[in-house]
Amino acid sequence: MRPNSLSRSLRRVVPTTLAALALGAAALPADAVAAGKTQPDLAVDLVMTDVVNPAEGETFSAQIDLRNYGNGDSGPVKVTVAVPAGLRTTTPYAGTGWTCAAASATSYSCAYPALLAGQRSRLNVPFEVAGATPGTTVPITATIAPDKRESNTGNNTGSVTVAIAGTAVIRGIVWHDLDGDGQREEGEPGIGPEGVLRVSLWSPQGQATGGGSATVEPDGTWSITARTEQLYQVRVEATNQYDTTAGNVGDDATDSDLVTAYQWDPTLLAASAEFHAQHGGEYVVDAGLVTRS
Ligand SMILES: [Ca+2]
Ligand SMILES: [Ca+2]
Ligand SMILES: [Ca+2]
Repeated sequence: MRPNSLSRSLRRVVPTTLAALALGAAALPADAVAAGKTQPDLAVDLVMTDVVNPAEGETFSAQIDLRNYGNGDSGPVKVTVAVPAGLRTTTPYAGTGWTCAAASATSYSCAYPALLAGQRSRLNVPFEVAGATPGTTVPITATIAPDKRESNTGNNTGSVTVAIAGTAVIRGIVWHDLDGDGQREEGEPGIGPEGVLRVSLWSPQGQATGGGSATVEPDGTWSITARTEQLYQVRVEATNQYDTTAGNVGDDATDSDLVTAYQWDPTLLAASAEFHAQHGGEYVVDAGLVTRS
């Protein structure tokens, strides 16, 4: 991996209703109920998004898990979800039992009838990326407005930051390391499409959207403009007359950045280390191949 000036290196409650009391009594020791110590404790348990790196104009969803950690019925649950600059509200679909409305351009107001002691529920709210700067992160924050006095109010807010995708150039050369020293020297030729079948980007993150593939040029060079704010691994497929040379040996500007070979027949499949591609970056991943013995 050879970073240039633009690149980033690879190396690196009291219940108020009889109903609530009755519900609490089922789950509690008799003394606790006798003392009337049932309180809800609503919490924002988890906030995540269904896409890790949404891009301008795309719609994605935030999944907000809420749970009542207390020993009493919560009463009506109200949750405000703040929409930051760069995102905008769109038609909400919420989730089972939930009702949500875009209270303004900058927040959703959501409601759920009640969570019993120990009960959880997931709320889904959609966002559209509108005017966010590629490569930046934007926060999504969910805040509970409790209906009843809670035993703990410190857990009523939760948030997640979402990275906005941009583009980066990922490129390299596949060459024949004739002397097998792991370095590309004068006189060692590039390997074109006769030997290199495909160069592709593989993402280890299931919730990331991006990738791409390239056919190498006759001189062994290739380039892919790819979506960013996600992890990639460069995968090279070549004919089985080749094997990989040793990776990361000597000068990074002229070494091979393939670190794993995981198939030799019917074709050679090899891969670079994983790296995080960021907006505006340029990542050079070279591949040295030797004649298979
Ligand atoms: Ca709470
Ligand atoms: Ca060499
Ligand atoms: Ca290297």
